[in-house]
Amino acid sequence: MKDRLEAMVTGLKGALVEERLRADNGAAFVEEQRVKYLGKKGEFSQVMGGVGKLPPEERKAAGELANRIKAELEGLLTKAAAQVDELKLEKELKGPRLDVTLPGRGRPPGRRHPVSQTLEDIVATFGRLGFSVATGPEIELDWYNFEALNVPADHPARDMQDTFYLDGGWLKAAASPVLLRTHTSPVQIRTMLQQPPPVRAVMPGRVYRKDSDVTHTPMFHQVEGLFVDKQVTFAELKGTLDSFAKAFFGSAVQTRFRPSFFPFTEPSAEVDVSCVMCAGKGCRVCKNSGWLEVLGSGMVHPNVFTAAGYDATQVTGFAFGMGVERLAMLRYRIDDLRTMFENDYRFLAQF
Ligand code: 2NL
Repeated sequence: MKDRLEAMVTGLKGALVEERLRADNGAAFVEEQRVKYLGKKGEFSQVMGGVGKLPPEERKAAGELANRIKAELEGLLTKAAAQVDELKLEKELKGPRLDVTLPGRGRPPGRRHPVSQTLEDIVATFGRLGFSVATGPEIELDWYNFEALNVPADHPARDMQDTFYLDGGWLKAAASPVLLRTHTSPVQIRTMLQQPPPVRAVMPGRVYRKDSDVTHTPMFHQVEGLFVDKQVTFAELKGTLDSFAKAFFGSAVQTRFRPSFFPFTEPSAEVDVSCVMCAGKGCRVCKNSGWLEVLGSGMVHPNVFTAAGYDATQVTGFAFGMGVERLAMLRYRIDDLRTMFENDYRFLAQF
């Protein structure tokens, strides 16, 4: 029995070599050895099972020896466990260093898309002129988008070639053809049907047209505006849009109103601002004219008031519309419309 106990010490010493303790699973290995030698069914227990069979006079010495061996095995295991910790620390100190006091990698804050910034700016500028904001659905009925706006049945804008009509499934049975709105004017019709005059509001949002080339995208953004009250005049249209142009492009710009035509306004006017790139001297952007077209406008047609439930003999008003992408391009001096829809981070990070 003495030999078997002594052999355990030799065996354990032989197992707990530095190479094994240094391994990644060193701690688990030491625990394995503890179970092998000192566990409930381990070698030590097995040997001690034989103590009872010894003659009584030998038992005392055997017990003492067993206690000494057990203490020695425990000592070896405790020392090995400590060595595992030490070796692990040594390995970490020799490994790659991490300076936790270094500043972290920068995370630039996100920002609004230039189109969103421009749209919000237009809305805020009209807000300061007393206009509230109204929104409505992008999927519209032909009636709100065209019919109520005095657009004749044979107008080219109503053509399948220009407008996205939705005609799948149950939509075929809808009372009026269903389409993606081609302007935000239907929101103005909805607003007038919902509330009595006066109205002073802008309608921002996405609009859709079957157009796709270098200067046109099938979806773009518009802000339209409507001012209705008793005796609203063309002079107020001019004053309001001139104030907007100076607030948005800078107080140095001049405005010019040219006669135009829209089915929903009469008279109608196109609004130009003096070129923001060359201050009116003439350049590539204004095609040497010194002027940029930025808005369409006019006095609301009586037929539109009638369709929207307003008494055309009692109220007058003006309306206007502008393309947000176009204004964003002028404001930020972007010369390619397509960059606005690619969402290339290097482009977006500039605004
Ligand atoms: C443009 C021109 C315009 C309107 C939009 C409008 C709406 C109602 C009644 C009368 Cl409910 N007019 N909207 C009027 C004139 C021009 O937009 O060039 N847009 C990009």
